[in-house]
Amino acid sequence: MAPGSSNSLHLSHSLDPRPTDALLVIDMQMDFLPGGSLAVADADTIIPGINELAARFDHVILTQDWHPRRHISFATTHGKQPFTDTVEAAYGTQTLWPEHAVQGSPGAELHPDLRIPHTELILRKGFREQIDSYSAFTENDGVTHTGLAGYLRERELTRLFFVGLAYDFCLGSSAIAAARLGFEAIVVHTLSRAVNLPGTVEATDAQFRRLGVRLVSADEIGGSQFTPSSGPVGEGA
Ligand code: VGL
Ligand code: ZN
Repeated sequence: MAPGSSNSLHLSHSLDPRPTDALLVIDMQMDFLPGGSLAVADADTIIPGINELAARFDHVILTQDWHPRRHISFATTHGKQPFTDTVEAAYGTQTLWPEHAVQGSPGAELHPDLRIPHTELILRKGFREQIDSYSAFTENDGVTHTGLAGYLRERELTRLFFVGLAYDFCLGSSAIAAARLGFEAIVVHTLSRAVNLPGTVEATDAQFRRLGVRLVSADEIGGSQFTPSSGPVGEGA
């Protein structure tokens, strides 16, 4: 076999981005970053790494939490306390949050430091007043689909890398749902941060192990690296 051909396992790494991979950037929105209403500690520090990693993927999809004003997940909707109080929704227990990611509000906007002009899809979720949606695939009732699985299948994108927020809620639920739906799910843990309520990171890790969701660091992922162009998400540059 010629040098550099298919026996060159040491040259072509299994984590090199492929044309059938997609990078999913979960909920990198103002309200989840420091200064936002549901700020995730340290979340601003992962933005440059997400920009660099995204430049190595042919296909990038962003998600955007996108709630109506009186959303079921808002503590204010029920006159209760965020983080500690819950409500019994038709689909089970719903954790309550500060108001966040309200449709059209500044807090719902994607962070302006994201530089991913080749983003192909921005998927909004959580827009039904009575159902929250942590996962980008299936809402919290477990049966309402966002359409993302169909989109990915039609486009024959089979291996999914996840970065963004929050590790123990929307990113975790999305990776778990992806694995259940038959996609290969890989979480880039160095480019994610957790809300970290009691037990939530441990529960997420346990589910990842159970479903074969793989955890990798960004520096394990190969591919050529270049400085992303200056345009923000969705704009030409
Ligand atoms: C999220 C809680 C509520 C997230 C969204 O993006 O992880 N967490 N809404
Ligand atoms: Zn939300």
